[in-house]
Amino acid sequence: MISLLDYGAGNVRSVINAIKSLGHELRIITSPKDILEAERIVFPGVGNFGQIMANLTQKGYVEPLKTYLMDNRPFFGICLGLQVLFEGSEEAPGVPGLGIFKGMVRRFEIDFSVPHIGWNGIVPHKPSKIFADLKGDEKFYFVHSYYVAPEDQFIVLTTTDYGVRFVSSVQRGNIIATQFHPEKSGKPGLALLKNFLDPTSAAVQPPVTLQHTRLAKRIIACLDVRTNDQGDLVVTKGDQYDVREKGEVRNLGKPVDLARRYYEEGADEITFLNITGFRDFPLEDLPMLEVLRRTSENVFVPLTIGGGIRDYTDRNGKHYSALEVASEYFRSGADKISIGSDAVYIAEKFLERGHGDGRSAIEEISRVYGNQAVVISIDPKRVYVESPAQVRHHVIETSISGPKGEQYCWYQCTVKGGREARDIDAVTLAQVGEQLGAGEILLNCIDRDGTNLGFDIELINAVKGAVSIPVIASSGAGCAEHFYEVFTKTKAESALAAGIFHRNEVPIPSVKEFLAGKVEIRIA
Ligand code: 1PR
Repeated sequence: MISLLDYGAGNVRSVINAIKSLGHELRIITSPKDILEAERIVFPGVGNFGQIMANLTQKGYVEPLKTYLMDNRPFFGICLGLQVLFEGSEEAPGVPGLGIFKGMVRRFEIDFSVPHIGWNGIVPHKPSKIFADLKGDEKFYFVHSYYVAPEDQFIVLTTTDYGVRFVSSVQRGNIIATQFHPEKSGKPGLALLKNFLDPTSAAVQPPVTLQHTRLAKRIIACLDVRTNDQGDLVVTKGDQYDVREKGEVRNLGKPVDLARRYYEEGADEITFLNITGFRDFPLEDLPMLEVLRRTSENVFVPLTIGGGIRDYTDRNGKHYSALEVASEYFRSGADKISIGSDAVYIAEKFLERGHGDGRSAIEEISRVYGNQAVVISIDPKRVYVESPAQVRHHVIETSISGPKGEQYCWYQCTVKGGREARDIDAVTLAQVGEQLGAGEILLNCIDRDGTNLGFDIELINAVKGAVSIPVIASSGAGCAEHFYEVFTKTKAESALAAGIFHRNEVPIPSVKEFLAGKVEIRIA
């Protein structure tokens, strides 16, 4: 029997689903005694070092865990479940970790985007049972801003390169812990978990040993979801955000089925956008939660959900905070939430005040679930101007001149699915979002959405150059070459598309085949 240590935060559902998909029974640890009696513990940690240690202490888990680990009983830690094994972390100075291993957890100080988000490789340093059936060149899904720096080099199981060579997993006897998420790493991730759970598998060295590892550019499939006029939840797709054709909401398929298809085809991540979330009551919008729950049962890559993440009061007068809405999405299987309209309002207030107030959705959700779990979705459109001095926004010189021959433009943010334009530009919104704690930017473009004309390279460069968090380029993909263009002409870490995938015009495998050998990608 496998025991899962759930300390009450984040997406443990994916780990549960992954273990169940491997045919194992599982029980959740609910008391200190359960830890001492466990045969095999899996500990998925998300959020923040200080918070996780506070939760473990408050539940009385610290001492039993130390006893369990010192007895060298089978343990698999994931992400923060690795970091807490060390003495402390720069993320929470003064907070002691479990101290099973000597060394500290350090923040990345590198020229690359932080968090380190995406699929990267591993270099094995010694044989392990978890490598059985792996080739050695597989990529695994990482999402973190801190990494462990063990004093004892004998515990190093794998390293990974990202601006610096860091320790991506450790093993001492029966204690194994990985910085990456096997439950989000598709088939190789499941294989690795299976090897840990199988008491008979023997230690092996994978046949291939990479010299260096490289982060892959991610290809993301996006599913815009809403209820159509018949009341069915459908995947739809707009042309410059207009999802109706001859008065009817376009229906391109069922969300759970399409997500499953994209996972099988090799999507590196899947994003659901509840496009009418701004006017719905998110926690009453149960179909969306159900979509997440069902998708996470057999889709083992990261899932992002956006739409309606904000404070709201339901029709009975009950108030819900954005954090509560987000928590429900995390519990249902989301790894990241994406905030659209509310991020614009938050940024406007920030600019008025000159600082955050600590209570916005971005700040609260990132505090509890970590920066990497908060994406800001921006829906901008071009506004042409005669000269940069004409407006007090970030203006760029553009190669695509305006209707009156204008050579300059700025990117105006919108809310409510592009219905209302606000007096704030995309660069400013991205910068404020980063400052408040967002870990990634989903950069849409209303002018390009559904046009198949290619990504707006100028927009992506303007935003990417202004922030140090990863940027997802979105809107306009019409062929595989457009992905090559966005990855070679901008520093975007990932590219998202919808229409060409839904209509099967350019399937994900064709995009990856085209990019293979030219751009670092993950071959599923
Ligand atoms: O404002 O927090 O409730 O979030 C609403 C979310 O829904 C936002 O992320 C917003 O981008 C999205 N949204 C709202 N209305 C629409 C619409 O289309 N009418 N979809 C909409 C935006 C943009 C994409 C699309 C790409 C790629 N969809 O992400 O998938 O443009 O499309 P393409 O490859 O076909 O060109 P809140």
